[in-house]
Amino acid sequence: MIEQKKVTCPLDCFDLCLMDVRVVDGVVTSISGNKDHPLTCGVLCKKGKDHLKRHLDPQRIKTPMLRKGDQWQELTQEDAMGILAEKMMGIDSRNILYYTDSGHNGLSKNAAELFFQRLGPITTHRGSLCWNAGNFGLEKSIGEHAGVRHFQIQEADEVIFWGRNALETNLHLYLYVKKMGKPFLYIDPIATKTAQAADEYLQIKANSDLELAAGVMKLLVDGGFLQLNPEERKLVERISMEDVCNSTGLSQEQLESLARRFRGDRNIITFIGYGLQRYKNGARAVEGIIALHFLSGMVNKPGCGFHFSDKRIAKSLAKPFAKKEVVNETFVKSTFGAYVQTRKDWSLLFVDKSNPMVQLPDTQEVRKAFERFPFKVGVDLFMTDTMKAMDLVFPAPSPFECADVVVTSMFSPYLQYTQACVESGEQVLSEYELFQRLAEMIGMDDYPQVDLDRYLYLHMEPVLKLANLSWESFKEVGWMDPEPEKEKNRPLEWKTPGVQIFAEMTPKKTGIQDPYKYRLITPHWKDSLHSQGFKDVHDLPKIYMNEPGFATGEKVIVQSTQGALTCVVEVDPRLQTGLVYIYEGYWQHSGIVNTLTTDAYSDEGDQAAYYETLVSVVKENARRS
Ligand SMILES: Nc1nc2c(c(=O)[nH]1)N[C@H]1C(S)=C(S)[C@@H](COP(=O)(O)OP(=O)(O)OC[C@H]3O[C@@H](n4cnc5c(=O)[nH]c(N)nc54)[C@H](O)[C@@H]3O)O[C@H]1N2
Ligand SMILES: Nc1nc2c(c(=O)[nH]1)N[C@H]1C(S)=C(S)[C@@H](COP(=O)(O)OP(=O)(O)OC[C@H]3O[C@@H](n4cnc5c(=O)[nH]c(N)nc54)[C@H](O)[C@@H]3O)O[C@H]1N2
Ligand code: SF4
Ligand SMILES: [Mo]
Repeated sequence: MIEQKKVTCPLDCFDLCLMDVRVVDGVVTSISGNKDHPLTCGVLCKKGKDHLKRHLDPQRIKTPMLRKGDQWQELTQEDAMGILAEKMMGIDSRNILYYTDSGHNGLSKNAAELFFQRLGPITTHRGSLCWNAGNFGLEKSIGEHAGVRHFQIQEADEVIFWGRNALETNLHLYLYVKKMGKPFLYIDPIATKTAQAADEYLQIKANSDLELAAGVMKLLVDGGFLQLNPEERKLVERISMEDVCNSTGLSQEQLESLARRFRGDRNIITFIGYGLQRYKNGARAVEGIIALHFLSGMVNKPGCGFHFSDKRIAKSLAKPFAKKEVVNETFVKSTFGAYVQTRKDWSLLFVDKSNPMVQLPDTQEVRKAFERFPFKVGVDLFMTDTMKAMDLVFPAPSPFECADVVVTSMFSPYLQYTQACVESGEQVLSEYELFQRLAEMIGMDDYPQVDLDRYLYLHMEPVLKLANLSWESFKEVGWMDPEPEKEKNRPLEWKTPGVQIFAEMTPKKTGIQDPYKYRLITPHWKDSLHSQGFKDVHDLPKIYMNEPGFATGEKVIVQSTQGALTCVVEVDPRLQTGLVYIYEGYWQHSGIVNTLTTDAYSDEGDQAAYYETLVSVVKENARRS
């Protein structure tokens, strides 16, 4: 029997691609992009195409497994759940730490959250490894998480990708800009593929975006394009263009070129990236860019505006089973390693949808922290470095094995569906079922015991009603645009009017001190969603640099105050000196890059400030001799 199904790519990506899945006699045989989707238009990136390989991968975890010394014992679901239930009975729930992230963007994957809301209070993280500084800046600026929608690009004259590496991380935004025939300018310290495709590229120094926005604003004031009150003028007069050029590394001409875009005679839309907020002052960088748009009137007009994130779609869903929040014990996510070691009372670590051993900063502390837990439980498709450190591991279903509603607040404004295509293995339970059974086992009587289809429907009910669409037709088509027209064009309100944010520029340290004289940026690799695409990569991590005396292929030791990592040099001739980069996501079998990164976090928003990391680089043979 041949069946044609629709599945949404569940990865933590901006785009939410809709895939066509061919199923022959209960086996997925091929996948391709769904051509009718208005944004993703039939194009899947390498990561999306890899879903089939991962689904069929013989290394997938197929049964629950219990650690026995250095061996793993296969268990039935029943036995594994029994062990977990026993571990959770009769303990203080605050001694359970729940760690999670966005390994799958489906609503059904919130099962653990529903469960711990009812079991709690527990201990869990606050803030984010991802976007929280920017979200803080956004919320402070406009009181909500909202931005322009992609279709407004049609009316723009030009697009700015301000640290948004669209070609490599947000492919369908890039393709949309190209399809609309709009030129774009790109701002990034690294000459990424987006930089190489850009009409104009500003190679800014790391962590100087607030200064850049300030400089542009000053040029607008000086040129008479922006009227300020006398007090504000005074503040702007104090900004020195020489300082701005020094801290951004850009010339006066380059600054003028950017300023020309904000004079008001062109429509500009700016997409702000997440790399530029992985610093202590990440929130203020985003706030400064937003301020520049409001001051210059580059908002609330067709073809004008900015985008960082947008939670309006997610918020339009019902929350039928949310309990009144219990007050959990929390810690800043990036400080997991240090925080865990301050307590001795731990009973249980529960990890799902994430790979903290690889993705959290300061790996050595994370490893030590793991050892503090007498029992550790994880759910994943593969034996990641995190799962290898667990005592009990449950298999997760692949994206083709479980129905879901998928939503993101990163970019795509659509609500999407995933049809279950094939059965999962006999001993593989979806998280949805796993937690229902577990709740039953421990006698948690307020846990939602409704079937999955009903659970998903109840979330969608208000938006379906509003759009006058039936649940069945949504499931059939696979996507819907839930946003009413008036919401799409609702003007954003500036809550912090004025130029005050530019008074908050922190003076930069002059000259990084020896021996850690290079700033390390660890961006996201085109072909992997974080660590997921690195499973079968066994090479040493590549360190990209452009420093005299270092040649491609040389082995080096990269060292920070956190730890050391052996890497191989790849000369990037377009890189500025003083800056090096290594893609995040390499597994232990290659070398985890977060061995080097600091667990510092942003002053506002509790965002991991990975890019505050400084390193030294020494040739391996130089160190030996
Ligand atoms: N292929 C791929 N796509 C992904 C992901 C992935 O892992 N792989 N991850 C997804 C997720 S979870 C996220 S959060 C997004 C991230 O999406 P992006 O924000 O596009 O990606 P990043 O790699 O985090 O950072 C983007 C760029 O910021 C630059 N940058 C660093 N410091 C500065 C600075 O001070 N100023 C400026 N202007 N730029 C700076 C980096 O050099 C980098 O090229 O991507 C999503 N998409
Ligand atoms: N150095 C450095 N580190 C970074 C970043 C950086 O820029 N630099 N970026 C940070 C950012 S932006 C983010 S968002 C985080 C991401 O951090 P993580 O979300 O921890 O990263 P992933 O490697 O994507 O891990 C997701 C895991 O979920 C699993 N998974 C997939 N589907 C399912 C499912 O259905 N159920 C379950 N239970 N598991 C599933 C995958 O197999 C994978 O192991 O990393 C952060 N780490
Ligand atoms: S990772 Fe992003 S671009 Fe790639 S297939 Fe999935 S949603 Fe599409
Ligand atoms: Mo992220």
